[in-house]
Amino acid sequence: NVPEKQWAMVIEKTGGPVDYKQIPVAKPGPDEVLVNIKYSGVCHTDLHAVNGDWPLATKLPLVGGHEGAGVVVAKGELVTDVEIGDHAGIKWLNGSCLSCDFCQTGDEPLCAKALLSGYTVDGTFQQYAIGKAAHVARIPKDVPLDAIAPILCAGITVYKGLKESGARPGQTVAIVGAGGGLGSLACQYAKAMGLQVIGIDTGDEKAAMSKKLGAHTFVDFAKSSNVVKDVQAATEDGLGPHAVILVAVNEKPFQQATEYVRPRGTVIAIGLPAGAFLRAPVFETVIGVKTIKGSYVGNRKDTSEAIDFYRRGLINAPFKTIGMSELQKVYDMMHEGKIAGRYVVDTSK
Ligand code: 8ID
Ligand code: ZN
Repeated sequence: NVPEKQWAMVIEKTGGPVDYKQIPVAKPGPDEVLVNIKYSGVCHTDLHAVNGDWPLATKLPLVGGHEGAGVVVAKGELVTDVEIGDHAGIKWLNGSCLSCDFCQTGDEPLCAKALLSGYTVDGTFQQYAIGKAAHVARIPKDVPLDAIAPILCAGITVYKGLKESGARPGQTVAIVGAGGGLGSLACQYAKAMGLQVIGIDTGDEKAAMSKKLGAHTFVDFAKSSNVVKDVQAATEDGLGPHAVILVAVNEKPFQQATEYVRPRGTVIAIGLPAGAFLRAPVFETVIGVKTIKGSYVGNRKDTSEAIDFYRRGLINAPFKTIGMSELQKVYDMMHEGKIAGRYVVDTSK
C-alpha cells in the first residue's frame, strides 16, 4: 500500500533553501519502478546542484539525492526482471536510451538522453523515488541499506576511476580528497584491489581515518610546504605514484597532480569544482608520457561489481546517519569541509 503523499526535501530555486515538506508520490511509468527509499547518501554533487555550480541546469523544483537504497513497492507493466519487495538502489544515472552507440558499448553515462537522479529528474531525498528498471541497482538482501547507500555513487565512481587508471596490484595510487565521501571509499577500494595508497587531505580526523582505511602515508595539504615533494617522497623510489585519483572539490590539486604523478602514470579527474581547469606543462607531460583523463560514475556492470565488493566484506568506510529533514545541516558541514567520510539520511525522520 503506497501512500498518496510523502515527505521530501525540495528546493524551489537554485541556491536553496531546501525545505522539508509533503509532496505527492509519483506513479511508475511502464519501464519504471517505484522504490521506497530508506536511506540516501549525501554526495557533494547534491550541493553543487543546489548551488548551481555547473554549466548544466537542474530541473526546478528539485528533489536532490542519488545514493538511494530501499525496497521496490510498485512497477510498470514492462518490468519483468525486478520484483516488488526486491531491494534496489537509485543511482546518479537514473535512465538512458539503451540504444545509442554509448549505451550499446557499456558507456551509458555518456548517453545524450541520460536522466540524472536529483538533477534532471527527482532523486532520493524523498520516501518514494522513481527509477528506470534497466538502471536501478540490484541490492542483495543480506546487505544493509544504510551502508550500501554511499556505494551507489561514491563507491561506483571511485571503483570505476581506479579501473580507468590502469593501476596494477602492488602499484601506488594517490587519493586526493581522501577524507571525503568519495575519498574514504577510494582508500578502501584501492586497498581491496591490492594497491598501495597515499592519502591527501587535511586535518587530524581525516588523517587518522585515511590511515585506518588503508593509506600507508597521509599528506596534509594545508600543513605541507611542498605537496609535490611530499607525495613523491611517499613512494619507495621517490618517483611518484602510478596513478592519482582526484576527488577534491578545489582546482589547485588538479594542477599539482600532473607534477607529482610518476612518468608513464595516469591522473584521473573525478571531482568537479566549479569553473575549474586542468592545466599541465606540455614539456613534462610529453617527456613523462603522462595520461590525464576524466572518469564519470560507472555503468551497470561497474555498479554490480562495486556492490559485490561490499557484500564480500572488503569495504568498510565510515558513515553517519541523520534524519532527512536535517539535510541542510549536512550541506553546511560539507561546505566547510568538515565531514570525514559520508553522511546518510534516514528518510523516515
Ligand atoms: O562521476 C563523477 N566524476 C563524480 C561522481 C560523484 C561525485 C564526481 N563527483 C564529484 C562531486 O561532485 C565533488 O565535486 O566528486 C567531488 C567529491 O565529492 P565528495 O566526495 O562527495 O565530496 P566531499 O565529501 O566534500 O570530499 C571532498 C574532500 O576534498 C578535500 C576536502 O577536505 C574533502 O575531504 N579537499 C579539498 I575541498 N581541497 C583539497 C586539496 N587541495 C582536498 N584534498 C586534498 N587536497
Ligand atoms: Zn554523487
